[in-house]
Amino acid sequence: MNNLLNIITTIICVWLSWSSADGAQKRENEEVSFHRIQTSSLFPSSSAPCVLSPTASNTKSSLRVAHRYGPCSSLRTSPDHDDILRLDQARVKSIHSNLSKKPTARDRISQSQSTDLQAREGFTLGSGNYIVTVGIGTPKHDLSLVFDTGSDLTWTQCEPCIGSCYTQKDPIFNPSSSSSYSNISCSSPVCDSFASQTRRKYCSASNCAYLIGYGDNSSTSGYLSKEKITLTNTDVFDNINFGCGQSNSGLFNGSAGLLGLGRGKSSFPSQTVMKYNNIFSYCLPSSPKYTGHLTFGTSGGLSSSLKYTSVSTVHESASLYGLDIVGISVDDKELEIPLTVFTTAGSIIDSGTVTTRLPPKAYAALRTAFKEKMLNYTTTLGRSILDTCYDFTGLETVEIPKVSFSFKGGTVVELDAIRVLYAFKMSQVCLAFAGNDKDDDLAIFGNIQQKTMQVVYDGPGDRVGFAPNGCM
Ligand SMILES: *[C@@H]1O[C@H](CO)[C@@H](O)[C@H](O)[C@H]1NC(C)=O
Ligand SMILES: *[C@@H]1O[C@H](CO)[C@@H](O)[C@H](O)[C@H]1NC(C)=O
Ligand SMILES: *[C@@H]1O[C@H](CO)[C@@H](O)[C@H](O)[C@H]1NC(C)=O
Ligand SMILES: *[C@@H]1O[C@H](CO)[C@@H](O)[C@H](O)[C@H]1NC(C)=O
Ligand SMILES: CC(=O)N[C@H]1CO[C@H](CO)[C@@H](O)[C@@H]1O
Repeated sequence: MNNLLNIITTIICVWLSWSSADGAQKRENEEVSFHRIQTSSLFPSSSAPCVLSPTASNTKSSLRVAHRYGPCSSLRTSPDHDDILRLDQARVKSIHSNLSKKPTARDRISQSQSTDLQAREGFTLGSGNYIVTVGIGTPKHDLSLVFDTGSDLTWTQCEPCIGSCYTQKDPIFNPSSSSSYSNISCSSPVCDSFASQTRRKYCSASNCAYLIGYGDNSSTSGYLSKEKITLTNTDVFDNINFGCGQSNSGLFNGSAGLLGLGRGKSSFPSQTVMKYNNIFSYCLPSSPKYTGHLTFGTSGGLSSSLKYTSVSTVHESASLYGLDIVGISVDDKELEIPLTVFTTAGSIIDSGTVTTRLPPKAYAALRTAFKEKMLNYTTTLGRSILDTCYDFTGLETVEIPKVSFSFKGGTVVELDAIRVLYAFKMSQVCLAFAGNDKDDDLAIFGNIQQKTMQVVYDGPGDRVGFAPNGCM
């Protein structure tokens, strides 16, 4: 009986996905490589209520992920595309200017003890666009944190905000009302270890301190401390090192701080290795009206269709996840891009960068091939960092070429229309990729292109995996 039900359900699902207007279409006896989509599907109604993903509640170690500006976010700041892309460019600039070159000898020796809180870049990153809620302290205090694979230290704004705190949605965490809070002493090995990662030691009187200046003008500084972190009822961690931010400013607007998911020693996955084995995965929803999930460990079940590519260190950055893009196809035709174009630049995957950045020659090849397939549509002005845009006014459906990325190891990630386009309005829908300024600027596989996939970060395997259909 159950089997029969399963079969019927499968048949219905298959039929539904065939008859759906979204996704790749197959005509009879003819492989079609483009995607035909309803233009209205590019514009989720901004008044749509939030639809909660069921995935997160199924497993113990899973958090719901909300787009910061959408109906599923408690922050509810209104989206402004130009701001989002401007901040995105600032984040990318800081990644490029801080990482495209090897650290200088001067950087290496500047490990002297210092109480001077002049900004000096530590880890890169920016403000990010996806948030999760985690509990901190005893009793537990819930915080909306931006999560970021581009940085390591988890931090939140802390009372009494000796310098300054920006406005956040949740009440600001007060360490003096938490029984599980403790300061880290300036002389403790934890402080030295943190200092060696950031190449600079800060102390405030006898307390270990930290300062992180982000490239997009955001910064946080305060005490390096220990606290109890509660992900879910069953997943509670004592003595997690975190930044108790006493002076914070910038673009974290509304969020209480950041959950650091980088590769470095002070990141949350590294600190919880005993329980989760340094493995986590996420799925970023197709639209802000859905939630996705951030899941630690493997108890949530990993997709059986995962395909992995190896992760490496780029430009000596301990935090970033370096991977190798080796090719790009448009409508199943591989673009002629010499491999050296990608190897000269190097690539990373980043949860916080919005649109994928490519070496200038790779982007030019992609743009040319895309335009050739889009000849039937009216072009329009570019906007912000996006230069290849179309006016779809009056069209109910459009046919968008399929774009695929190949990674080292033979892993191919196929992108459907929502991961290829950035829709400002019906009269301005753009190719959601941008070219870097310089040949040796890092390529970045950004979060638009990661939507709806299960993306697995497997620390012990030094690899990142992708599987389709991870969430709505
Ligand atoms: C920050 O939030 C406030 C209030 O929600 C909003 O008016 C402002 O535009 C936001 N700033 C940024 C940079 O998002
Ligand atoms: C942590 O250090 C701050 C600043 O010196 C101090 O005010 C606070 O009482 C300390 N907290 C604990 C729990 O020791
Ligand atoms: C950062 O601050 C400088 C000086 O105030 C300003 O010129 C620049 O536009 C800011 N950058 C961003 C991304 O807001
Ligand atoms: C443009 O439309 C015509 C007529 O529908 C079709 O035959 C042609 O293949 C289209 N061209 C492209 C580049 O899609
Ligand atoms: C050390 C270093 O190169 N820092 C740079 C990081 O990026 C920001 C933003 O582009 C620059 O202002 C810093 O100089």
